[in-house]
Amino acid sequence: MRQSHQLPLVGLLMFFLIPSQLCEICEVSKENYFRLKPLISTMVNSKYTRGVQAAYVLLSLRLAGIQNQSLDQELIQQVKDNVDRNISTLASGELAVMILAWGACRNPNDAYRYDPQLVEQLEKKFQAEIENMEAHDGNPLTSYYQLSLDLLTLCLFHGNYSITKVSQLFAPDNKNYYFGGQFSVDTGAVAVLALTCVKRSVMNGQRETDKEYLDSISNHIKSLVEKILSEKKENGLIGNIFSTGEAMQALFVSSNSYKKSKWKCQPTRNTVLKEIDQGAFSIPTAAAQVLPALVGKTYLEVNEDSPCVYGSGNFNITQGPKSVTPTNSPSSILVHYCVRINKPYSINVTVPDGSVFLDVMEAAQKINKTAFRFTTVETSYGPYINSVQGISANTNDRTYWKLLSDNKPLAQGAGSYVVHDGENLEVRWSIY
Ligand code: B12
Repeated sequence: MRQSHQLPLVGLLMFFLIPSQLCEICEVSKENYFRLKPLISTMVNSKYTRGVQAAYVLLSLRLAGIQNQSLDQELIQQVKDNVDRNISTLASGELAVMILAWGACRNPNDAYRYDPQLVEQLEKKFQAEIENMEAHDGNPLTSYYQLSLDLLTLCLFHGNYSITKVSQLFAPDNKNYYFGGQFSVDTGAVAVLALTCVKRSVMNGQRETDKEYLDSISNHIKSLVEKILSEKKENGLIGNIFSTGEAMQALFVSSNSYKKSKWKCQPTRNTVLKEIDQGAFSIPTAAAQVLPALVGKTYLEVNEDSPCVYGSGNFNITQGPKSVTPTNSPSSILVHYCVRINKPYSINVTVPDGSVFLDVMEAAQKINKTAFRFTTVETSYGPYINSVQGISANTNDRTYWKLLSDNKPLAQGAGSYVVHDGENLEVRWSIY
């Protein structure tokens, strides 16, 4: 009799335990940590000249519990210098990542603590994004990816934001979740993380007066999660390899917004691990964005009150030489390169085998400066092609230079995409 009473209780316990077990099983096991080494090597052995890149890496290593004293100091210094020198010119999302990285660990031995005034600065930058949207047909100064990072950071660090505005801005049909009609999984994923933080703070009573918005925020999360899941590929990737890590984080924190049958984490994780083996993550920011999910962490765990749990014993972290530049490629290849505005400007270029897209652009520019001159802006993903023939990308108009190969958009940038013999490369003046 007693036992039969206990059965429903056991069932109930199982019901609550299973979802969290699923997440645990999805984490890369300790025996398989060696498969994450390429990510860590990319992060540890890169030279950091940009604050936001250093911040992404610091955040990732801290979330994963990996510490290397000298690297930690180098990254903190880089972030600090950037904030001290450039705070007024930092984009909102850059400042957000820096606050996240800084606040990710409150190590009592840290020489530098994050300054609470930075959160006030972020509030102003978030407000400026909203004002720009009002003045420019709903287009932010940067992107919705950055607005999502802003909201996430303001929420985690108790900054001010209006939930009425948030509920309006982050509605899932907003055009800023899309680039050229394609849903941006990266953007949707960070928005889900931010909205989940907002939802949790309303639910746990921190924002008692905002309760009436709970349904709206929950519906936004549900519908964004649906859009993310609809981008799941047969091999398990969500969007592409570079958006999958953040999508995994979003799916971890929103597991009650979708049916368990809609996503099996293991195939996704296994494909990511395969791609790591094949060297997909040579850019430190890309490596930093994927690592937390693989060790079962999310950006929601960045909390100013949580001390660091360093467990670097699982990884052997040694800093190697800072730059690996491939030398003497013996053979040359011939590629076709075209700049397309309204009409095409084409050229055939010979470059050494192993060259990247940017080398082709430079070679073309040497031959014909009028047709092929271009400028780049250094970003956390490497050189971004900002202008060609003096025509510059502009967020207010949603214009940019799209990179294509054989008429298909590339999933990598000019600084990392390795070109092949006979390929048709193009930079096309486009609207997203
Ligand atoms: C917004 C965004 C864009 C916007 C940028 C303008 C804007 N409104 O901000 C648009 C739509 C124009 C765009 C274009 C491209 N993008 Co984009 N973009 C993003 C996104 C969603 C957020 C970037 C961001 O704000 N980061 C936060 C801030 C704080 O960091 P940041 O370093 O300061 O951000 C700057 C750079 O990321 C830069 N940027 C954006 N995209 C790219 C791509 C490359 C290769 C580089 C070097 C820089 C760059 O724009 C940001 C603002 O200045 C990321 C997603 C992600 N996971 O990071 C993809 C992402 C960075 N983009 C990507 C790609 C592939 C491209 C394109 C090459 C696509 C193409 N075939 O043309 C082009 C860039 C071409 C060029 N001219 O050099 C990939 C990069 C993958 C990789 N390993 O290199 C990502 C990761 C998306 C993905 N999952 O595939 N992008």
